[in-house]
Amino acid sequence: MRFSLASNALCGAVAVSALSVPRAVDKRVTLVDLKQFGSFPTITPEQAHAEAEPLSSILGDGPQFDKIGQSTDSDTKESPAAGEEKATAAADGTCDRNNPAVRYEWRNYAADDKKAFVNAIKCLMGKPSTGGFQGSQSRYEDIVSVHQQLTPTIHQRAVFLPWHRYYVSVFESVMREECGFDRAFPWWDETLDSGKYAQSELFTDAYFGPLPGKTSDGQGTCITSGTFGGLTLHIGPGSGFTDHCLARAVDESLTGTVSTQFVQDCNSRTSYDDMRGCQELGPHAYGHNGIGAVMAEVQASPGDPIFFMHHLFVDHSFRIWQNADASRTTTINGCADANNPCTPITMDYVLSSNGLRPNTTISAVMDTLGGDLCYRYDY
Ligand SMILES: *[C@@H]1O[C@H](CO)[C@@H](O)[C@H](O)[C@H]1NC(C)=O
Ligand SMILES: [Cu+2]
Repeated sequence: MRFSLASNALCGAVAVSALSVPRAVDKRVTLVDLKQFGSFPTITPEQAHAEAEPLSSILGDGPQFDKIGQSTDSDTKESPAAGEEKATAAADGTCDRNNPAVRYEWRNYAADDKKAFVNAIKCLMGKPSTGGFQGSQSRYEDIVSVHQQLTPTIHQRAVFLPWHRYYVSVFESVMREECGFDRAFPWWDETLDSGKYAQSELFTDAYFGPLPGKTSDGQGTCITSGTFGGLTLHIGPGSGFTDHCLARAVDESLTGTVSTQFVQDCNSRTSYDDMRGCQELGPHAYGHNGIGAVMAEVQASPGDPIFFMHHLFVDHSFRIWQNADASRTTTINGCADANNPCTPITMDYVLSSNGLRPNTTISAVMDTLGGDLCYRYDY
């Protein structure tokens, strides 16, 4: 068992302190080697800043779709009560742009909805796999499997942002249709927790469970408390299938780079694919690597449910970039494959979730207020 050495060493330490504090006996800490997880490739914030384009390109004069209705919505701390919320997908292909579903930043999301949200994820973990997803032992892991299997075609190329937008909406659809989740969706403004992710309310036992620090000798910690405490993951690490715990290992020097400045430096790029590369290797990669362990691995990172809060943040940044110019919801550029020279991507490029939900195209997800989608962010 790969964790046994570290685990024994730590149990010894716990036993000593238990002499004076008997209740600590119950708190077993298991450490894991972080090497098995690898990490996401990065650029530095300095690189992103040096190559940033003038501010005028961010503040384009195109339609500010996400501002519609904001004066009323942003004033309230209450997200809509159960039943009032519209599903994200516009089933009939139409979206009332003045009345879409709203994704609320965690701080603006009702406490009751927060509980319902993590419980719906837990519900997916308790449902059986529908079969056909390699290594999966639950409905939740069906979703993890899709990301693991598609990893080579969805990262470090133009489709990264539209595919992950689609993937989050597939996750949302499965939560709603298979676990009865009927609330508004949240998102996480990571820039507000820059350098102190571990202090975020998300990482408490009531929600996603704690975010332990990377140990001084570079190990991660299995999460044993909270909604997802004691979870066994069957997909990953990497492209393999070895039972392992849900581990985290925060490095706040990495989360500290996930700032408004870094996001804006990336969003200053007028070319879609320049912006995409900067976001992917920038704030997106630092959020993954900063939370660490399961989240730091490219293939099976959705095994940590905080993955979806992170990708809601990445999607928010993408939407804010799109808001600056209407053409950013109708055009795309960059490579569809890794060939040299590559095949240019087009709006007809097919997005697949390996059958979790129907295939779609990039053009159907580029506007969050049309095509397959009907949502905006609360700010
Ligand atoms: C969905 O797209 C994938 C990738 O292009 C393709 O392999 C698969 O056959 C498609 N599935 C359906 C049902 O069209
Ligand atoms: Cu990914």
